[in-house]
Amino acid sequence: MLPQKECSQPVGRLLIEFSSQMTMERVQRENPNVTDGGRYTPPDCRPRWKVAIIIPFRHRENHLKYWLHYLHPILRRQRIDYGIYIINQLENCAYACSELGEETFNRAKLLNVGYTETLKDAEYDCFIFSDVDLIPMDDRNLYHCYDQPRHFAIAMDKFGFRLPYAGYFGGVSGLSKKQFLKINGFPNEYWGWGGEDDDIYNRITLNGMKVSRPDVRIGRYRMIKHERDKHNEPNPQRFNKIQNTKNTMKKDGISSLTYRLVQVKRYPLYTDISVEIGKPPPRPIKG
Ligand SMILES: [Mn+2]
Repeated sequence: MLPQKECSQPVGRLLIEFSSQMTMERVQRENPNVTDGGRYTPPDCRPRWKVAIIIPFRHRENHLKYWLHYLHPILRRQRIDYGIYIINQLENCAYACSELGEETFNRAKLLNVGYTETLKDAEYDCFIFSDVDLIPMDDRNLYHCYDQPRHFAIAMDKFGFRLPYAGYFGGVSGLSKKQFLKINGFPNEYWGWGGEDDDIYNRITLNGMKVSRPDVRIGRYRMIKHERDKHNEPNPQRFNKIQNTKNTMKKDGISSLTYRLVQVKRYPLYTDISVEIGKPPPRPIKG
């Protein structure tokens, strides 16, 4: 018989800093109970959700160390049954790369890939989508799913610990399998920075759901400071596109997702899923 104990033991506010030197060896040493591929199941209770944590990724190895250092112990204390997956955007440079060797980043498409690929790994029923540079400052912000789509990162340091606008859904969010399928997943057509999170917010409200959020004192986050990435320029089309979610969401989403899986590699603290997701369609030349 499996034990039935309550699956949460938070400690509250945490000290988060990024000045101390971090190594993968140290994180590994400090998390001996995490099993291959970054999986963990609490030994002393039966969690309601099986959670895939999905991180869109490219060239952020240093941030990943801090993320793993902080999140593994938090998730363990929260008694979450989870797996950590980074979805790494690769390019096939034999035919498709720019001269600098890579194409525009596409966060939401990588998240769709994460949903699809993690379901091949285990029977997940809850998906949490997190940027690699966002660390929760309070472990009462529980990383599981809720009866409405969840926005976790509501009070980031870079926005003065407040929601930047009422419909903000960026940074860290979570949907059950049922909620994700109800909105046809995420858009695949947002290339470059911005807009995809607003499109997801629109999908949620247009499908009769509403976003659930933690208390503002608990949903606090630190973001690791960084320069803007190359090949992730602000997408100038994003303002037009988010006006059209109602028309685009049925055809653009998990139902239309295509990509090429390059490799799945299990490391001690996470699983790396590397994929080619293509590039933006050529823009019509104005004339
Ligand atoms: Mn960032």
